[in-house]
This record gives sequence, C-alpha cells and structure tokens, in this order.
Amino acid sequence: MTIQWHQGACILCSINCGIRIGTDGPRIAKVKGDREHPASQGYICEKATQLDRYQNGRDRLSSPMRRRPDGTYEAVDWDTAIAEVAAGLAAVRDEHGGESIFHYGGGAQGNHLIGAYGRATRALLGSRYTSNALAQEKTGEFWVDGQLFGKARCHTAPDFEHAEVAVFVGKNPYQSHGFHQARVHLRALSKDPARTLIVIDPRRTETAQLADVHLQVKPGGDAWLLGALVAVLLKEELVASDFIAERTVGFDDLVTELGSVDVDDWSRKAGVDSDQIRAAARTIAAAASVSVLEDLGTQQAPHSTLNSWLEKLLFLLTGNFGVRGGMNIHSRFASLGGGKGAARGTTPAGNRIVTGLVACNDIADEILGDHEGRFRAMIVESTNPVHSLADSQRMRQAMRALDFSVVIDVAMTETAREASYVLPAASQYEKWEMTFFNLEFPHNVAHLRPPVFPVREGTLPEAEIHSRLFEALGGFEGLPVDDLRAAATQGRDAYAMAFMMAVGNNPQLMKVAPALLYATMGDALPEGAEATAVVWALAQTCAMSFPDSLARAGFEGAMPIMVANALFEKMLADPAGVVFSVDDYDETWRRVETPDQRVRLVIPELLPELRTLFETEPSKDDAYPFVLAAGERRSSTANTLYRDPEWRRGRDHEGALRVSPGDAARLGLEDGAQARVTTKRGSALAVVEVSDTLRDGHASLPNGTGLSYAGAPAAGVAPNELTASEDKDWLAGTPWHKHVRARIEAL
Ligand SMILES: Nc1nc2c(c(=O)[nH]1)N[C@H]1C(S)=C(S)[C@@H](COP(=O)(O)OP(=O)(O)OC[C@H]3O[C@@H](n4cnc5c(=O)[nH]c(N)nc54)[C@H](O)[C@@H]3O)O[C@H]1N2
Ligand SMILES: Nc1nc2c(c(=O)[nH]1)N[C@H]1C(S)=C(S)[C@@H](COP(=O)(O)OP(=O)(O)OC[C@H]3O[C@@H](n4cnc5c(=O)[nH]c(N)nc54)[C@H](O)[C@@H]3O)O[C@H]1N2
Ligand code: SF4
Ligand SMILES: [Mo]
Repeated sequence: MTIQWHQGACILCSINCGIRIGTDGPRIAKVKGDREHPASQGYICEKATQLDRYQNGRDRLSSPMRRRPDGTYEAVDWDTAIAEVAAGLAAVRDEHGGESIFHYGGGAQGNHLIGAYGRATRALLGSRYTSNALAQEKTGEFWVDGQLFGKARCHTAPDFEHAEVAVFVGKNPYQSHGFHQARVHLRALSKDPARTLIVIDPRRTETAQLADVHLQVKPGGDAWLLGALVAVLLKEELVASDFIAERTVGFDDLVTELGSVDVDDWSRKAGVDSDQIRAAARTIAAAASVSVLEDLGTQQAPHSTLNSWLEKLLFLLTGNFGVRGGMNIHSRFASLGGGKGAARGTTPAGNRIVTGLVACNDIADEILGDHEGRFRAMIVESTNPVHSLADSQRMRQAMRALDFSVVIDVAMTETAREASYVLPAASQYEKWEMTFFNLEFPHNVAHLRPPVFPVREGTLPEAEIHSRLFEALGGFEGLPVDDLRAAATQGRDAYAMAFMMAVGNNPQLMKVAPALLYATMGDALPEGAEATAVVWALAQTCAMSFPDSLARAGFEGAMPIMVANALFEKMLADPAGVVFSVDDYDETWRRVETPDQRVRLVIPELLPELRTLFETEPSKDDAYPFVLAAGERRSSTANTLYRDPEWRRGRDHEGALRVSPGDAARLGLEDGAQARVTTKRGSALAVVEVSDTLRDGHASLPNGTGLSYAGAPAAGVAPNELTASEDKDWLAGTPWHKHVRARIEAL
C-alpha cells in the first residue's frame, strides 16, 4: 500500500478540523489531524477516521437519474438531464411565477460553494423563498441577536480557551463540538480549580460528567432555570453596573419584568435545587470572564427563542461582552443567511421569515396549503429534508405534491427518492470546497480545500452543474462574457477592475454574478480551479466589510481589491487554511449595529411569553408521559454524511433508545431489549440502552439513523418519523425535536 498524503478538512461537523488525508488509489486509507491548520492544530475526533465511508459509500450516485411514472428511476445522460431540469423549472416559472420555486439547502457541514453557485440559477428563475437547516436550529437565536445588537448578523463567538467560567445550555460539546478542539478545552476547564464548567442539560452527558456544576434541568424547563439565574443576578445585585449604565439600555424595564421572580418557585418548576441555581449565578457574576454556548437542547425545545434571550442576559448583565474570555461579535467570510435576493417579511402562507430563511416546520404547509402563491417546485441542494425535517411522512407527501423537483446530492437519499430528477455531484474530496462556518474570534479562519481525487465518472462539481443549468435557461444571453474573459487573461487585478465596471454599468449583474464569474474568470485562476471564482468574489466583499481585521491578519493594500486578491492568493496557496481576520476586543463594539451602539436588554416582543412563565409549568401529557429527545449527537452520529450503518459501534450500531434505570425497571425493559416508542405522529421499534445519565421520564434517540443503505432495510429509528411539524416555536418556527411527547412500551 502506497499512501499519498493531502491536506484538507473533515466534513462531518461545522468545526471542519484540518486533516491529512492518506489516499490509496481511490480510497481514503488514513486520516490524521493536520497540525498546520491554524485553529484545529492537529486535533480530530474519532469520527473523521472513517471518511472513506463517505467518499466511497455504496449509495453514491454516478449518473443523473429521472423518475419514471411508477416511481422507479432511470439513468439519463447529463445533456438530457440538464435540458429537462431546466425545462421543468422554466415550465413552473412560466405558469406560476418564479417565486413558486422553493429552494432548500445550499451546503451541508463541509461544503458551501453549492449554495453560492445556486444563487445565480435561482435569481435567473426568480426564485426568492429559501431555507436550510439553520431554520430548524439557529434562526431564533439570530433573531434575538438582531433585537439585542441591532442586526441578526451580530452573531457572538464564545472563547472557551480563555473563559474562567464556561456555560453550556442544551449543548454537549464533548460529542458535538461546536468550537475548535472542544475536548481539549473541556478537559482544561474541568481540571483547573480556578475555572468552572457549568452544564445545563437534563442528561448527565459526557460534558456534564466533566462539569463542576451540572444543573440537571427538567426537559423543557430551561426558561424557568435561565429566568431564575437572571433573577438571582438582579435580586442580589450581582450585575456589572458600570457596563450596564454605559453600554446598554432597558435595565430598569428588565428589573420590572424579572425582579419579582420567586427563585425557589422557578427552580422547582425547572426541576433544579434553588441553592444550586443561586450558587451558579454567583459563580457567573464573580468570574473574570464568562462564555456561554446554547445549542439544540434549548433551540429545539419549548420557549426556544425566549431561552436565547435569557441565555444572552447571563453574559450581558455580567459585562462579559467585548472582552477576552467572554462573548464577541466575529467577522465573517460570507453570510450564512438567505442572502440579498431572499424574500423577507412573511411567506405566501403568512409565516414569519427570519434572516431570509423560511422556517423549516412551515415548509410542508407552504407546499400542501391551498393558499395563493404556494410552492410548486423545489430545488434541493446537499441536504436530506425528507429525513431531517420534522414529520417525514408529511415531507414525503409534500415532495410528491410538487409539480417538479430536483435534488443535487452525492447519494441516493430519502429525499432524492421523492424527486423528479437527481443530479449527482462530485464529492467534497473531488473538487475545490470550503465552508462559511467562519465564526471565530479573535482569529477567524477560512479554509479553501483543493481536490484530493479526480471527479468521479458521471458526476460534476456543483459550479459546473449550475453553470449548465444557467446556460440551458438562457442566462448568459446579453452578459459581458467575452469582455470579462479577455480581462481575465490580464490577471486578477485587471479582471477585478473589469468586473466592477461591468457591474457599475449594469447593477443587475450582481444577482447572477456566480455564474458570470465561473464562466469568465478561468484564465485568472490556476488550472482546474474555476470553481474558486465565487470565493474570489466573496473575498472582495469580505475585504470591504472588515478592512481593519484583514489588515491585522496581514492582508493590506491601497485598495480593497488588492487586499482581497492577496487574501485569495494565500487561500489558494495554503491548503491548511488561513487566518483571514484578527480582531481586538473593541472591534465587538464597532460591530454592534443599534443606532446608539448600546445593547438592548429587553425584547418587547418576547415579554408576553416571558410573563406566562409566572403562571405556567413545563407541560405534561398523561397519554404520552415521556419526553423524547429525538436526535441526540453521539460518538457514532454525523448527521447523514455516513449512510453506512456499519460505522457505528456497540449499542450505537442499532441507534439505541436511552432510558433511565428507574423507567427501565418500571417498564420491564432490560438493556438490549426491544421497545416500542409511540408519539402522536408515529411509532417505531428501538433497541433499549439503560443509561443512568438520564432523568426519569426522559428518553433519547440518536440523530442520523434510520437511513436505508445499499438497498438494505434501514438500521435504527429515523427520528422525524416521530415528530410533528406543528410542534414549533411560535416566533422562529424552529422545531421541538428535543421535546417529543412519547409513550414507551416493552415488546
Ligand atoms: N457527533 C456528532 N457531532 C455533531 C453532529 C452529529 O451528527 N454528530 N451534528 C452537528 C450539528 S448539525 C449540530 S446542530 C450540533 C448540535 O450539537 P448539540 O446541540 O450539542 O447536540 P444534541 O445532542 O442534539 O443536543 C444537545 C443536548 O441537549 C440536551 N437536551 C435535551 N433536551 C433538553 C432540554 O430540554 N434542555 C436542555 N438544556 N438540554 C436538553 C441533550 O441531552 C443533549 O445533551 O452538533 C454537531 N456535531
Ligand atoms: N429529529 C431531529 N431532526 C433533526 C435534528 C435533530 O436533532 N433531531 N437536527 C437538525 C439539524 S441541527 C441539522 S443541521 C439537520 C441536518 O440534516 P440535513 O440538512 O439533511 O443535512 P445532512 O444530514 O448533513 O445531509 C447532507 C446531505 O448532503 C449530501 N452531500 C454530501 N456531500 C455533498 C456534496 O459535496 N455535494 C452535494 N450536492 N451533496 C453532498 C449528503 O449525501 C446528504 O444527503 O438535521 C436536522 N434534523
Ligand atoms: S467531526 Fe470531529 S474531526 Fe470532524 S470536524 Fe467535527 S470535531 Fe473535527
Ligand atoms: Mo445542525
């Protein structure tokens, strides 16, 4: 075996650790951490070692597929597929308008160039409604950021490397990461007696087991717990008074709303000892620095948007904003939201759109409703909504109700099997790729990765797929293609000037810029790197948005174009990743976008919900006595990037249902036994794992299981066969995947 080593990134979670990829012919034979990656510095977790299951998965596609009337698929050649997909989309546009073409996806955990290239195709078609998985997790938090800091893009980064106190709310970073070198920093926090690790989670997770303080909240009880923590800060006057006076508005109103909270009563409702809550609040208040990270445990549970607000009050009231070890607003290489062309306001069915993204739980209604402007066609890119959105049955029904649909994926997925056409993409190791998960502070990293393998026969990189669709739709007519191609032969500076001139003459060109860049920039790029054209353009925007940050990172020049070209050059040349922006802590304040640059402590729209907490308790349902967390991150889960169930070890192999010893005894369940889980929406069989990490009444199933593989029956439970789309946050529309009412019975 002769191993050849390449540099790249792991594509299994948003952290995208730098890796060394050892190839043996067409196989990924070895994976090691890459010490040269500026953020991961050689760190990887156990999941990355199996990347060959992605690269050479048996469900990988090698030809475009067309659905036959009987629901089976036939392979068609690319010319036929492109012509028919373009015609199918154009027909829907001509009959119902481009706005009836809905777009979902745009990149998974490791690949975001598809979303950038897809923008031109969508703009050409007049498609404006879009969404992706962020609208089933982060949109509530983004909305809260917008209320507190002025704009939803004022997203904060934690600094667990330096924080004296680290707080995790519904987040298990030991398994799910969410920041670089998670296990290293968790262990350091855990070991150091001068630092405190606080975990708010109903399960004694791997992270909670390292914690100094585990607030083992009742599932769905976070609003009362976080409210009680805030109330202790207010009542005991543990707040940073100078910070509040100088940097914020609304403090007195906040005291009016939360000053009267009965901490004992709210602790009881949250299921946590009130002394423990008081002590935790005092620890947070006394610390030199505090970082807080919330994730799916609250974002996919009742009161999720409200919880995001209360969670942020913990670091704001204690002045842990714009400081080392605290929370800071980071720069970004590109935006993760819906983008400039995305619809704002409400959907055709009247649902709220947050950060340009249609709420995931509303999608089936937007298709199946009988309202004016309902979605008639769908473009799905690098995502598997039939599996990953709430209520899979309804999503399948919605996909079938469409006039036309196309899925672009590397594998024949659950969603692909409902589509009119499936277009096979080259894998993330067969093309230039990068992600826009550039969410770090004070050093922010961009990692442009060159291909490791040639493009698999029969597949195409998305830049090429979209370019062909764009051409088939007549998009290049009237565009200054020849002029720009000529400019590209003169180098990148000349190309940049020519491009700016062209856009100056016709601002409409910006909407289709990705297609135009890809078609014309070739001579200004290294051989075979045409798909990086859009990265070059994004570097331009980045240089204009964050000139000081880029200068501190060493990218300087008389004009933004030169700064961007220098950055892009470095990205092309360095397959280990590049620090593109370096910040000082004051930068956070310059990024606050309220008119007076003060933080708003109160969110008026959430006050009615906040006030209900005084009279209510976490809900109960005697018909469904369990709260099921449907979709827990475990050592052997990685969304649906590995479809082959063989990679899962031990009980995880079957995607076990975890229940507490007390519940197991009551139900007569033994470890390894079969149980039936029933919700109002569906029912499934699962293997039981008795685990003393759970509270009584709480059960959990992993995410990413229940996929069919290479024709074999699905292994494990597909969590969204059990969830219902109406169970969602009233404001952001985000799902309650972690809070599914269930019945469990021995079989
Ligand atoms: N191993 C692995 N890592 C991953 C992924 C993966 O598939 N596998 N996926 C990636 C993705 S896309 C994401 S979004 C992240 C998600 O990362 P996390 O949010 O950390 O993942 P989860 O395990 O879904 O949920 C976190 C915790 O919420 C807790 N929880 C459940 N109910 C409640 C509740 O009512 N209150 C509170 N406070 N906590 C509750 C659960 O016990 C769990 O420990 O992980 C990323 N990393
Ligand atoms: N019940 C429940 N549901 C959940 C969750 C939960 O906790 N519980 N978690 C939610 C969360 S946080 C998330 S992020 C979503 C994730 O769910 P999805 O948004 O569906 O994302 P993935 O599972 O990562 O699927 C990525 C898809 O991209 C394809 N792919 C991989 N590489 C490429 C490529 O280079 N090009 C193309 N075109 N395709 C490629 C893969 O084959 C796969 O089909 O699931 C959500 N759903
Ligand atoms: S799955 Fe593990 S190795 Fe891969 S990016 Fe995430 S933390 Fe890194
Ligand atoms: Mo996610």
